[in-house]
Amino acid sequence: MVQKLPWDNLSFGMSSPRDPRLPPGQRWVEELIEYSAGGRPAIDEKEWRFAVDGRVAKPLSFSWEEFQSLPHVDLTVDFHCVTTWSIKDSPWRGVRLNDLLTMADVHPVARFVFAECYGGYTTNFPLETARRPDVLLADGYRGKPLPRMFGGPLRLVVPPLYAYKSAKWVNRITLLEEDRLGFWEENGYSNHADPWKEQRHTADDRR
Ligand SMILES: Nc1nc2c(c(=O)[nH]1)N[C@H]1C(S)=C(S)[C@@H](COP(=O)(O)O)O[C@H]1N2
Ligand SMILES: [Mo]
Repeated sequence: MVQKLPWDNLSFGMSSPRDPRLPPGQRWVEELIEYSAGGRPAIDEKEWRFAVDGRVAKPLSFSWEEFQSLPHVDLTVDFHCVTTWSIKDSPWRGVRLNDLLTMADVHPVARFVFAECYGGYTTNFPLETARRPDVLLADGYRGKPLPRMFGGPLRLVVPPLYAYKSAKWVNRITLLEEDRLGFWEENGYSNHADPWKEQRHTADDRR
């Protein structure tokens, strides 16, 4: 626990008071910085599929057209990468993951989600997070179709956690009883990934 001191919110000289929307150790940047552990997979819209499976009563599978017909929402959120950049008010459009979980009728034993992507990237987070209204399957960004470099045609946007949980080129979400670590979670990055607790590395999960 870091103790709050009375002078923490005062400014001295040129320094400005802490921005309450900026998590510790982060700085604002103007635009997403492209990150990919495995190139930029190209997916033909005719071949594209997205599935929700595992511990659900009604497994789902969508073609691109079927996914387009789902109710979409516009959502503006702050987005934080573990490498210390953050974006304020990033404007996404997509389908709420919670809506798909409701359609799939998640079994009460399920507690985690595991996301798999075209290109092989994986990540994981708790079902409780997946149900939040700000967690999207985004196919739009800044009023346009989501560009391939930023995960198009479809990516996760999980604003409450560091951005490595926001799987790009996502094609499957599996509901699990037991947690299963994804790519960065297996390679030294925090499983919990809460920017407000500054959980960057595996060891930070103790706080
Ligand atoms: N499929 C896939 N998704 C991914 C990644 C990746 O390497 N592959 N990198 C993650 C990381 S570390 C970050 S910071 C964000 C970056 O999103 P951006 O490239 O749109 O800025 O995507 C996340 N999603
Ligand atoms: Mo990242």
